[in-house]
Amino acid sequence: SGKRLRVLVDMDGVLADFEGGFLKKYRARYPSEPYITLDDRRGFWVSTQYGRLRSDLCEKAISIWESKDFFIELEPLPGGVEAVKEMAKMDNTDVFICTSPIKQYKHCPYEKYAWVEKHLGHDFLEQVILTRDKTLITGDILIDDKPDILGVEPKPTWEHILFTACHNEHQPTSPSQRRLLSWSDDWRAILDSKRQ
Ligand code: UMP
Repeated sequence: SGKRLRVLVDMDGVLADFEGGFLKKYRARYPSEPYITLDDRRGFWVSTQYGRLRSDLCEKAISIWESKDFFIELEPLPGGVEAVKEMAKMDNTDVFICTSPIKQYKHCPYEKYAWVEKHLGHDFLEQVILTRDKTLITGDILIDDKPDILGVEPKPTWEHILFTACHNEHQPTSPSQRRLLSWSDDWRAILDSKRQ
């Protein structure tokens, strides 16, 4: 047990229920427009799938997460906040929340910090990393629901653990790709497997 383990945890779709929050607010704002149930979600980009349903629905979808109070009002996903708090208390373990803000920056970055303060406490703001390129961030593992995490660094230091979400659960996973099915799954074993 030589060095400390550094765990990077994504926010949307891993700690915060982006998909559920989106669908609820989309249906409330556009009650007569078609929508995609969570069972029918395929692919990481909500806007892309809505755009395929009908081209004008792409921008209607985007209008939902660009709105004030969208990110702060996302519900925590079951067990996520508890798992992160427990990880942070473990010996030789550093936990960071690693999340990509949208480029429409009026509300999202502020509300991401506010969400962490609300659910994990003021001191946890020290652990927040906002970046559009997660390949630049060094760590042992990155728990993230996005299947393809790309950026300028071709060889990121972390092992990507794919967190199961409605949009990726039907997607075949390559043999080398490990998954965390939910926060009820054995995340402690995944951390232990990376310790020296
Ligand atoms: N996002 C979009 N379009 C989509 C779905 C999500 O812009 O169709 C945004 C929401 C989050 C970001 O701010 O992308 C995803 O960030 P990560 O989960 O990769 O950190």
